[in-house]
Formats: sequence, C-alpha cells, structure tokens
Amino acid sequence: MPAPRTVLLTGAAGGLGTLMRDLLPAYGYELRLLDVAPVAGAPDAIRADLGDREALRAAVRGVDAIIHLAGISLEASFADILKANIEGTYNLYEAARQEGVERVVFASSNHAVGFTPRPDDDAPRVSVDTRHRPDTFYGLSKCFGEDLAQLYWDKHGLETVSVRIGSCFPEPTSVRMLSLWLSPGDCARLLDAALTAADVGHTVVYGSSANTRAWWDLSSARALGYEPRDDSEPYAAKLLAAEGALDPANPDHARLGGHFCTNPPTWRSDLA
Ligand code: NAI
Ligand code: 15L
Repeated sequence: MPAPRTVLLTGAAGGLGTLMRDLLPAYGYELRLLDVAPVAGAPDAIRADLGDREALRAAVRGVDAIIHLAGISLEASFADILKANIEGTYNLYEAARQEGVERVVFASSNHAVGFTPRPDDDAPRVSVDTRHRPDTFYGLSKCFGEDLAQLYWDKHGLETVSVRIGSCFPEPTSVRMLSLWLSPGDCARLLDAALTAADVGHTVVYGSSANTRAWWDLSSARALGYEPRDDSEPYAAKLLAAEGALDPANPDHARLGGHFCTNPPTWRSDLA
C-alpha cells in the first residue's frame, strides 16, 4: 500500500479527535473530519451518525485510510453501545470495503482486556496475545471491533491496526494512569506508524508512552516503527502524594481496567 495521504478521522469533535486534528497535519496528512457533533473550528467537517450508511459511504469515498475514533468512549447501556460502537463500527467497515479503502486504524481500548490482573513490578509486561477480558459493555464493543477487523482482513484483505489505547490526555490524572498514559505527541507518532507501516494485516498494539511504570508490552507497536518519547514519571510524585500507591487489596486497583471493573463502575470525573 502506498503511504496514505488523505485520512478520514471519525470522532473528530471528541477529546482525542481534537488533539489529533492539531498534531496529525504535521505528518503530511490531509484530514477529512466526521462526527455526529459539530467540530469546533471546522465548518467543512462531515456531520453524520455512524448509523447513516449512505453518509458513511460518501465520507470514506476516495480516502487512503481511516482513523476510527467515533463512538461511546465510556460505559453505557448495552442498547446504546450496540448502536454506536458495534453496529456503527460494522457500518464503517462495510463502507470501507465497498469503497476500496485499504487500511483502518481502530481505537480499541485497554478495557478490552480490563479484567486482566495488573502485573507486579517485576512480572513480565502484558502481551497483546492475552485473551479478551472486557470489563464493561464498552470494553466488549472494543473486543467486537478487534474481531471485526480480523474478519475484514481475513475475508476481504482490508488492513487494520487495532490500538488498545491506555489513557490519552494532555497529562495523567491518577496513579493508574501513570502506567497507561499515552501522551498526545506519542499518540500522533503511534497513529502515523500505524498508517504507514507495510503489510500490517490485522495487528493489535498497546497504545502507551514509554512509562517507567508501564504494564504493557509495546513490542508489536515498536515493530510498526513506533518510538515513544514521553514518560509519565515526572507526574508521579504529585499523584502518589494525592492518592497513595495502588493497593492490590482494592478491587479498583487490582486489574488493568481499574475502576471500570467494579460493579457498578466507580466513576470518577477526574478519570473519565
Ligand atoms: P470522546 O467521547 O471525547 O469522543 C468520541 C466522539 O465520537 C465524540 O465527539 C462523539 O460525538 C462521537 N460519536 C459518538 N457516537 C457517535 C456516532 N454514533 N456517530 C458519529 N460520531 C459519534 O472520546 P475520546 O476520548 O476522544 O476517545 C476517542 C476514541 O478512542 C473512542 O473510540 C474511545 O473509546 C477510544 N479510547 C480513548 C481513550 C482515551 O484515553 N481518550 C482510551 C481508550 C480508547
Ligand atoms: C478509555 O477507554 C476511555 O475512553 C477513556 O476516557 C479513559 O477512561 C481510558 O479508557 C482509561 O482507562 O483511562
């Protein structure tokens, strides 16, 4: 596949979409933006719901690749997750297949494997080959997205890099995020690697920075050419002083998915 130039960015109005709209053009991409919500400062953005198949076909027509961020990004009712994340992602893949788009970068999540116990400090980092252990209907929809990507590669030759994003925000805001943080700059580097690496088939990678307290094995991301530059450690002293260290006896702390694993999830606005 020649290096992609025109890229459809779904979810362009969201937190991550807004960060990537700023950073990706420097890599030479021309972004076509899509969201169901208005995209601030982008009057040409396509306003469409992932349920609108005709709009999706028109949106993907002529692009070299798609970065698929749109959807519900936290836990919600199964009905809502089914519509936006499961049917919506299927609709987008069908549109991509019909219009001959060659590659998708799919925003999966750490919550696809959220029930995996977090590794002790001296234990091996968690591999991308660990089995799916979703912690929510939201995480389940990311497992579906990864399997859909595998099906579209095996059956239709449509390539995907599924990025199990940790926590991509301007800075980490909890002790858990010290392990999962993906700085916006590293996110752009990872998306660029995922768009340009040759022959990815369907590749699953973890999306985090080079964090001192990392839980994940980044080797499949590095194999695409990703070289993270950031580390959450400069934020550690302040966050540890505020929260204390993670306590293995606390169910919120024992698993990769953190507070998404408890029932009901113990939502905290600073972690949303
Ligand atoms: P966000 O909630 O800020 O943005 C999601 C965007 O998708 C919103 O602008 C929303 O309007 C749009 N959207 C929702 N349903 C839609 C529909 N049916 N049709 C069209 N657009 C729709 O989420 P954020 O943080 O920007 O995340 C982006 C993606 O990355 C999501 O798929 C999320 O699951 C994933 N992700 C993000 C992480 C993070 O740390 N920010 C961590 C792991 C995964
Ligand atoms: C996610 O998947 C969410 O989309 C994001 O808002 C954060 O909560 C992140 O995971 C996390 O686990 O910190």
